[in-house]
Amino acid sequence: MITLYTSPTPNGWKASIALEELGLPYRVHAINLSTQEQKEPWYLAINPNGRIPAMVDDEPLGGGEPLAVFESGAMLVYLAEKTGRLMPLDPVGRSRALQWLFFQVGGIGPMMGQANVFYRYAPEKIPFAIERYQKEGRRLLEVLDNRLAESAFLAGPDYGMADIATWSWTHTAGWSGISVEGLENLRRWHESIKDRPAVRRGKEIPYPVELPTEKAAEDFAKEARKMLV
Ligand SMILES: N[C@@H](CCC(=O)N[C@@H](CS)C(=O)NCC(=O)O)C(=O)O
Repeated sequence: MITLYTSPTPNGWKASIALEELGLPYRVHAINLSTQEQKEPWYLAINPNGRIPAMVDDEPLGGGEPLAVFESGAMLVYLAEKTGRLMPLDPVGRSRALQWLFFQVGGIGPMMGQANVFYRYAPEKIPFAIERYQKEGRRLLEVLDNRLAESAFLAGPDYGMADIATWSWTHTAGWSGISVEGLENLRRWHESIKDRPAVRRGKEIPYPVELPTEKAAEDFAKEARKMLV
């Protein structure tokens, strides 16, 4: 059995959507980010970075003691290796999948995350920072759009971990204030993923949240601001 420690955020959805797609049995432990549960010693023993998601696999690949896995990208690779699914097995296909997965982990996630921080959560609005991260976020989405002009999915013809990782973030582009206007390949890809049953289920883990309307945004941001210590 796998225990997933998570919250309803893009990095959290990456893990829950992957587990749902693979049909692996797992239990969910919801982490309360606004009370800083992710910084409590018991959780730091699982994820030394004090962030979500993380998981513990009681029956790790290769046997042995329960294994704690942190960093959402590493979790997706671990799950793909455990099951032999959602990532090509041939070296060229695997390399392509890892390139796009790392592109999400090192680019899309951090840049859009910072766009959220400066556009939505920062108590002081700093135009330079807002513009810097929104512009970089848009540039990265254009890179995805170009890739998706030549390929059905990010790693190639088949849906896989790189798509799961990236979709969880493109889903919240509006919240980051980043326009997807004119990115028709990205839109086609996004739409083709959003109604997958496993995606719908994974996005409801640990509980369903709706992205707030602009009117409710300030209340939502006030709550989210508690994460910024
Ligand atoms: N590189 C990490 C980033 C994880 C991350 O930033 N998670 C956010 C939620 S999306 C979090 O836990 N924030 C709470 C905090 O910063 O304390 C990963 O991909 O797992």
